Amino acid sequence: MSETRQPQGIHRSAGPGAAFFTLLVLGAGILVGRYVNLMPPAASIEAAMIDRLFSIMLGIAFAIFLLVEGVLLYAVLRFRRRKGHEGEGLPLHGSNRLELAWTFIPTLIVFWLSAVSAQVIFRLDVTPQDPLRVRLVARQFSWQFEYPEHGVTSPDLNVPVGQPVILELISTDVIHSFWVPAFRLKEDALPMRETRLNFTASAIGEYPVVCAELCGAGHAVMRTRVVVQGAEAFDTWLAEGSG
Ligand SMILES: [Cu+2]
Repeated sequence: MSETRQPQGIHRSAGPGAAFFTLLVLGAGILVGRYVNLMPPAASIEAAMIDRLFSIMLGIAFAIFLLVEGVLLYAVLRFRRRKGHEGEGLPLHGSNRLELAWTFIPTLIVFWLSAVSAQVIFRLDVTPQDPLRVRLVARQFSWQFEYPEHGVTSPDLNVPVGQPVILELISTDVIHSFWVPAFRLKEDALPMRETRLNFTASAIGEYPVVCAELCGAGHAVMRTRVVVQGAEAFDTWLAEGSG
C-alpha cells in the first residue's frame, strides 16, 4: 500500500485516464457552447455576433469549470488519508511545468477573447446608412422615446423591422441602463453626456426593455417594451402619434 505514496510515484507521466479526461473536458465545452442557449429568441441583426461570442465564452468557461472541479475531486479522492496512515502528507513543492501551463494558456485565451470582443464592439459602432433617429430620455423611473423628425413622443420604443435605428440616450438624473435582452444590446443612459446605440430589429413582435443599472427605489419597475412592426404599420403609428 505504502509504495503508492512514494514521491517518485507523483511525477510519472499522465496516463490514458488524463487523456480521456482532457477529451471529455474539451468535448463538454464544445457541446455546451454549441447547444446551451440561455437567452430569449433573438430579434436584432446584431444578436447573431453577440450570441456567437457568448457561446464561445460559455463553452470555455464550462470546460475550465469541469477541469478545475475534476482535478479537485480527483485530488480529494486519490490523495485522501487512508486507514492506518498517521502523520504528515508528502512534502510536495509544486511543478514548474504545471504552473507555466496554467498561467500561459489562460493568458492566451484572455488575449484572444479580448481581440474577438473588440472586433464585435467596433462592428456595433459603425454608423448605419439611412437610420431612424430616436432620442431616449431616461429618468427615475421611466423611459421616454422621442422621434424629433416627426414630433412624436412615446413611453415605449416603436421601430420598423429591418431599418437601422440610432438611439441617442440621455438621463435627467442618475445613471440608467437601457437593456433589450432580445436584441442582446445594452447601453447606459448618463446625465450630462449623450450615449448612442445602433441596432436593426429583425423580427416583428414585442420585446421587454429593462433598466439594468440599480438607479433607486423604483429600479425594478423601470420597464417598458420595444414594439417592432412592419414598415407600413410603423408609418401609421407615427402618423397617429404626430396627429
Ligand atoms: Cu433606471
